[in-house]
Amino acid sequence: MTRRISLTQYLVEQQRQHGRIPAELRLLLEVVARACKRIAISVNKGALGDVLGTAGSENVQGEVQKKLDIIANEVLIEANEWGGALAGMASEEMDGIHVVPNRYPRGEYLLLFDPLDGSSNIDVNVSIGTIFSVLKKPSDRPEITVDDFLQPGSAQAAAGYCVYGPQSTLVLTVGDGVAMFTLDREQGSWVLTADNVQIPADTQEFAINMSNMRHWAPPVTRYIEECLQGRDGPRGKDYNMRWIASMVADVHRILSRGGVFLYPWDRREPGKPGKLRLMYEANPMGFLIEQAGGAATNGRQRILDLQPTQLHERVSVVLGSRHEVERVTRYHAEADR
Ligand code: AHM
Ligand code: MG
Repeated sequence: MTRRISLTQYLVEQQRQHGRIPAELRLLLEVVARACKRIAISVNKGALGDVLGTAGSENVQGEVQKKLDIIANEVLIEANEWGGALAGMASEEMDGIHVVPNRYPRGEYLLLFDPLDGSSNIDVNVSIGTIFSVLKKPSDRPEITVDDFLQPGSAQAAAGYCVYGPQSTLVLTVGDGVAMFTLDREQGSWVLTADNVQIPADTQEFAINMSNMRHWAPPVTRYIEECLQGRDGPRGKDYNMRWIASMVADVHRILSRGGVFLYPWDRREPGKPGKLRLMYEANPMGFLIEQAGGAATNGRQRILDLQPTQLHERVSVVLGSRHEVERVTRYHAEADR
């Protein structure tokens, strides 16, 4: 029988071999994984668990909240606030930061998450997910403020996501490659199913919401038009397109077989850098993608180098197979000159 490696065992062995996962970080990652398991159970119940539909409220960004957005947010807060590893949390679904209450010990880490990514897919039974990012508290002060969270993605101690699809899969990096764990529902445990995940540098698959094409900036239009010309155009090969409208599911496909994902700036709201959130979506996904040999930029700069100025900051995102991301980034540089 092949040896099954659980998440706990993987984290312990990683610490022994590479010393990258101190006990407090391991505890934190295990608690996040446990919370994702609970969210997976709610997602699977669907209409039977009364978890579908809207909650009748809006988040700080003016988006209508779904019941599952709120359930997933509460599960993550409740699971994580008492363990002693965290000083505070920030979420796409909360206006401000959540400081660990005084009744619990405060640890040295900060957790940021998009509790339920791909909300528009909840009610139609298409893959959705949870995205998370772990930072270290920058100072020894017991109090924390929003400023403590405003660190560039390159400072992340760990990042990951869980995709709730035909299988529930947890994907994780602590800065030493990317590992995937599949939820064994009978045993209730996360089992290692892929390690040292690598994205091919070249691809013939792109992901973008084509309905926004008329609003894009010229470098993005140029790139996609060239892909659409297929083997008759400058790229000399045919491209395939996928758009799931759940970043977790699109990124999971890219980590599994390569591809490029774009959610660019567009003219509909020129003052907004993009739709996706830097701290809860672009940074953790950028970290994972780079750890798998891919690249992630905002069209001009590496995502992980961006200095955030606000918790809910938005950003343009181009990520995936390295050569394609480099090309899109080059097209922006050429347009700027
Ligand atoms: P959400 O966090 O509110 O679900 O929004 C983020 C999602 C991403 O998962 C996905 O890539 C994108 O929004 C889809 O947007 P659109 O519906 O404009 O295609
Ligand atoms: Mg999201």
